[in-house]
Order: sequence, then structure tokens, then C-alpha cells
Amino acid sequence: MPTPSMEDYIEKIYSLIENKGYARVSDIAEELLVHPSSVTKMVQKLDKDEYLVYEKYRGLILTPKGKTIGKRLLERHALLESFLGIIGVEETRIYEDVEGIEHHLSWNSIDRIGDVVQFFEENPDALAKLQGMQHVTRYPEE
Ligand SMILES: [Mn+2]
Repeated sequence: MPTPSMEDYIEKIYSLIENKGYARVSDIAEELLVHPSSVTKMVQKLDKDEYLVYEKYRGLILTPKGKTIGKRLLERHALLESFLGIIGVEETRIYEDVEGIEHHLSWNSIDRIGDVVQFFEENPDALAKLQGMQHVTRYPEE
């Protein structure tokens, strides 16, 4: 199993390739706010663990294993964003909160959260009821 940090890289590489067709070390560094040398180090590890193939001057491609996991990680991220949206978390907090929790839930929990999301998508009346409970709250400075 990939570590949380490896998951962040695989997820980001997968989405870069989806959106731009390629993922360069510099793009990954920029998106993950890390130094390019850290990216190179991690990419070498991901290559060794067979999530991707890295060729210094030609960039990198995900292996079938890397693609499968990348897709799952991206779907997990999207699912958790939907979930936080449904339970009324403010739009501006959602991305960071998902980044904070996504690596720490079991796939079992992810599946059950998926049921909740599906339930509210299929039952707009229940969703409206839930939203009726969600009042705006002020939080201390974070
Ligand atoms: Mn994520």
C-alpha cells in the first residue's frame, strides 16, 4: 500500500496526465508546493515500486497499477468533497479538509460515505431537511 505522501503524488500525477496529457517534475512540484528535488526522489521511489516509469529526459508514465490506484484516489477525493458539501461544510474549507482526511480513512469508511452521498443525491427531500439544520456558524480564527 502506498503511504499518504505517495498517495498525494500518485493522485496528482494521475490528474495532471488526465488534464494535460503529461506530468512533468516541475508541474508536480508546483502543484504539491514542494521542491523539484523532492519530486525527483519520490518519483524514483514510485518507479521502484512500479507505480510509474520514469525516464529522466522523457518524463513519466503511470503503469497499469499506478493508473488504477490514481483513478481510485482521484475518485476518493471527489467523493469526500461531495460528502463535505452535502453535510454543509463551507465551500472555501472543503479542499483543504479533504486533503487532511483522505489518507486516513479505510476503504470501508469511504464506501459507507459513498452510500451517504448516494442517498442524499437520490433523495432531494432528505437533503433539503439536512440543509435546514445547517446554520452558519462563526469559528475562532484558524
Ligand atoms: Mn487529494
